[in-house]
Amino acid sequence: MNVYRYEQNPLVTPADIKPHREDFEVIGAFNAGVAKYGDETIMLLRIAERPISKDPKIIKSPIFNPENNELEIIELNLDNSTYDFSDPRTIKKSGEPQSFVYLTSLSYLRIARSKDGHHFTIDERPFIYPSNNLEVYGIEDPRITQIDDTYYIYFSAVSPHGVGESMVSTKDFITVEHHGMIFAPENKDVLIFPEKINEKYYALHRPVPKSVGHPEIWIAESTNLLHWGNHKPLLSLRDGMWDSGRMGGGAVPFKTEKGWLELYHGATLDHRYCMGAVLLDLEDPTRVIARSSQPILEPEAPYETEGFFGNVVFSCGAIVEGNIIKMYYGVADTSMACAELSLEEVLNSLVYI
Ligand code: MAN
Repeated sequence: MNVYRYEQNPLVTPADIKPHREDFEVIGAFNAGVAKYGDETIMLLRIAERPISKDPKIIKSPIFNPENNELEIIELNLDNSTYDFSDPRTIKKSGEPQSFVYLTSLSYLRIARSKDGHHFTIDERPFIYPSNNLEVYGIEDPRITQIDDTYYIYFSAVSPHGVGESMVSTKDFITVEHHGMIFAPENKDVLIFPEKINEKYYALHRPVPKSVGHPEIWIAESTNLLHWGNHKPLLSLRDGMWDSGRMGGGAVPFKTEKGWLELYHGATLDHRYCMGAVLLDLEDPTRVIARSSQPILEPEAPYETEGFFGNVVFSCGAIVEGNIIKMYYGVADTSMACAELSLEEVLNSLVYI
């Protein structure tokens, strides 16, 4: 696969972002949703910030309080053996690797704008910030689906109730209407198709079954974008392959002559995240036509292999112009990058089922 990584990569890094509070530092500007708005390319960045800790033994975890709209800061000592601090992203209960008590940062969404898709200017203030009891640990990994003149923005809403997917909408990237949670916990990586197919809206989603089952991609349908049903498993993990550990939708699916193309992420059990593609039937997107046996993009450049959480390429949005896919993607849970791929080459690389 010929992959053209932009010379300007990484396009946006934490150093480019002013923290939203003086006592905080930005540690991530990544996993951005992408949209075209007028003559601009918009990246809706996931900004991860944490309170500055002067004592290297103290970890400070920020939590949004919906009662007074302020942040509370929990302080934990690294010597406290009740907690497991080995994953830089989360604080868990010792001996309970599946537990998740706090996050080490709070994420919210901020807009970056560009006329050429390479150079971005970042808004001064947050655009979408936690606002209710389902978002107290933050909001993450947005995707943007444009339907007519409305942009539907949906993201992981993280709280002690779990990680679910909530949706807001905007027409101007200034004012926002909140529509509540559309997929209950645990669910992430929702991707709403940009048009109705045979009178129905479709969405990919990624539940995480607990007693039996795996984190795999499902598809659901809706008549109003808010209430989703007729859920069906769509894509399974594959032993021994790049998508053997977990997977989820990536960019908003787009139409090609051969079918809907979805760029999705897959990871191994040791958390190496790659991007691949799956082709779905144009008339019936619950039918898988073809799928990548090899990744179309894997972590290779230093900014992809090293960072807050290395070996991660994670796309939440692409812009397709003719035969060119401009895939924007988060790198190492730290920064944003973009790579161009040939649509024809991606389609030809898929293995038909
Ligand atoms: C995982 C990672 C983190 C994220 C949490 C909560 O640990 O995807 O980046 O903050 O889940 O969503």
